[in-house]
Amino acid sequence: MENTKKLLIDTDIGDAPDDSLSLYMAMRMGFSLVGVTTVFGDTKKRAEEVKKLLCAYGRGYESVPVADGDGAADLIIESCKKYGKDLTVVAIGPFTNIANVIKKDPNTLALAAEVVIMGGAYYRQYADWNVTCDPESAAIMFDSLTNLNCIGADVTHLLDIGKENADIITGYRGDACGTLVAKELDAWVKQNPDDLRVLHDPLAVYCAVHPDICTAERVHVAVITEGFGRGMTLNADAYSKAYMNPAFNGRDLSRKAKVAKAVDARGFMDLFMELFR
Ligand SMILES: [Ca+2]
Repeated sequence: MENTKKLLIDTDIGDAPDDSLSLYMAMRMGFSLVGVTTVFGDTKKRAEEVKKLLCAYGRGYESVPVADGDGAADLIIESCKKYGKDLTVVAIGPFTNIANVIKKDPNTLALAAEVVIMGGAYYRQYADWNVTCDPESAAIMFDSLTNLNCIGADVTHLLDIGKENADIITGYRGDACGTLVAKELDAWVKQNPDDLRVLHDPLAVYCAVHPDICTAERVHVAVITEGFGRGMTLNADAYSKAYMNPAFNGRDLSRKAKVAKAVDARGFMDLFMELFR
């Protein structure tokens, strides 16, 4: 673990392969991991998946604390208090744990440098999975945090690895952890041959340490929790000026979220593929 920026990753590992890919990337790139928490559905099973990867990679990562269920919010709170501005929380699953932290202690996440999320879409109409799974929690997060950095579908959808790169990764047998991740991707590719956009979460984790890979701006974001738009994230500044929108009456308009607008897709993909060559 070489990097001084400390990361706590909140993950829904076990469904799409991008959570595993991002954990593996973080370890291979020597990112400093101080905790991993699991969210959504069977969080115990997800925690087992995390431990399997941490142990397979080793090199100190096997002792990173892992928490699921109610323990997840507690580990996030504890880490914010312990590491303060050295900590970046990276949420790459639905935002239930993040909202639970805010409900338990509304000021804790402000202690951390940033909360980087994979989720939302800010420049087109799209209901992203992580927001859609629990829009109420996403709304609590957007309505509470001032240090939110959002890597949305606008940029992650540009990261299609393509068949050639998929073949390189699925054939990788360089180390035990990479082999597990390669096999997981292989199973995914067999079931979803037409969806090779598997770098959503890796980009968010990478951005937590190297923000320059994306260009971003700060905008007012509201989460739509009702009706046809449920699960969508509204970039209120693109839609109209927030101060002109009556729905923003009474809201603290200084609270904006940083949202990624563009990504050096080629640059990121090259860096990522280096891990498997
Ligand atoms: Ca995920």
